[in-house]
Amino acid sequence: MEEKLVKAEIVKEVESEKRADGVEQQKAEVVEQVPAPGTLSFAFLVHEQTKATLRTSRTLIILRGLPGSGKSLLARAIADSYQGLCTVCCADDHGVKPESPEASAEGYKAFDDAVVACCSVGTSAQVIVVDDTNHTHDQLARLGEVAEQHRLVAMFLEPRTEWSRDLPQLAKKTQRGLQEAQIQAMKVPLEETSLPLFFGWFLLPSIQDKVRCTSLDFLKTLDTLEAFKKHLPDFTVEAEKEVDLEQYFQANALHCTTKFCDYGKAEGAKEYADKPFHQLSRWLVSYNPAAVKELYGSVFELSLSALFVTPRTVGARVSLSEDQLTLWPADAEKEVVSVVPAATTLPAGSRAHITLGCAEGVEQLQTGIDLLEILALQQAGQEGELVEEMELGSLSYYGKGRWLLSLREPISAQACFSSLYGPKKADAKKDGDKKKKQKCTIL
Ligand code: 2AM
Repeated sequence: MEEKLVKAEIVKEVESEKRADGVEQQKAEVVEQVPAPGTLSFAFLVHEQTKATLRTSRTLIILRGLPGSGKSLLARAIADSYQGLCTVCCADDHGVKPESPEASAEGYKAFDDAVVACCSVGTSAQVIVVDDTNHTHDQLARLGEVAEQHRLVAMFLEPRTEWSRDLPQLAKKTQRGLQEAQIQAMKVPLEETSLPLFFGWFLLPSIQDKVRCTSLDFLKTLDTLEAFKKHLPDFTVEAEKEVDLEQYFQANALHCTTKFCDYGKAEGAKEYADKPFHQLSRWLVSYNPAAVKELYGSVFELSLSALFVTPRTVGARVSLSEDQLTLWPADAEKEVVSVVPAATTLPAGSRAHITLGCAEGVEQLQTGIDLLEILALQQAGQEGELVEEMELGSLSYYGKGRWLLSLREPISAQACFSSLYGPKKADAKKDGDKKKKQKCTIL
């Protein structure tokens, strides 16, 4: 609809230019501005519920793509759609030349400062658009870090123009006067980072706070229960010592992973990203049936139905709706069958969870395994020992330090379907060491 309006204006302009001199040249310039069909079909531009939510939440839209691929046109379309609520930070305005990064060090520094200033609390912008090539892993990881530090949900987007990776066309379209070889040099790292570390639903900041408070309340209460004290040796070898659960678990940003891709190295990553739709969503534009691509950037309402604690992890169980299962990888449960043999017999979506904390030295991946183990026991008819009816729901014990609180009222959590680029492995290790030295807290 919006796309059609833009088109109509452009056509009028072209017709009026026909009466003037130099028709051909001006016509070409005007046509350049027409968004090609389908190029603006992003969820956050067409999906009404998503648009309404993003107007009241803070989002960092990170554009990426080769020079001439249509980033600036997309940035303009976003600014039009979120008028008065959007700031576009454009690398060009800071003297950045992506084809010569060494010569652009100062420009990149100034640009980074500008992006950070835009993301800082106190600015009115709800939607901040970063208009740069962002073709390297370092750039993506840095912007993901800025988003996390400033409590923004990040999205990473490439223009959907047909020529977005077509070197001869890009060389013609870009205003930078670049050779194909220069664009090719950027295309290599861009393609290497086509797939993220993982896809998932990222909780909006306000709901993150609510989930954190609820899980903290739960841990505080659990810590004081006689039944928990009785099973303390599950959590510590020094049976005499008390365990402060709030200190025991390490924190992380709240999300529900759908597919761990490891930048394309994980099995099935590419197939997942291209996974076709099985059911038509109400607002789906039918020409492109890839679910991940179509739903990327849209807001969902997740239902958190239980909280669980084990000596290794604390998490929230996510009960996925049929629509949400469209984004669930077919092999998510099977992937961990070597550790939880019953995983193959559990329904799709059983592993869906949010990691709320991990004990020191435990990988986040463990949370889903811990949840599947509890569900496998339930499936085998071991309902767990009902320990207490708490205000939040029923608390059951499943042995070996495994506790499950079935929430009386599931928590409804708004979450954006997006992706994340983490620091490179060497940098991640450094960050991990830094975190270990800090006081260990949950959330
Ligand atoms: P989580 O979903 O249980 O929190 C980055 O490591 C993210 O991907 C984490 O959130 C992690 O766990 C999730 N993840 C899922 N499968 C993974 C795997 N095979 N290896 C590492 N992390 C994985």
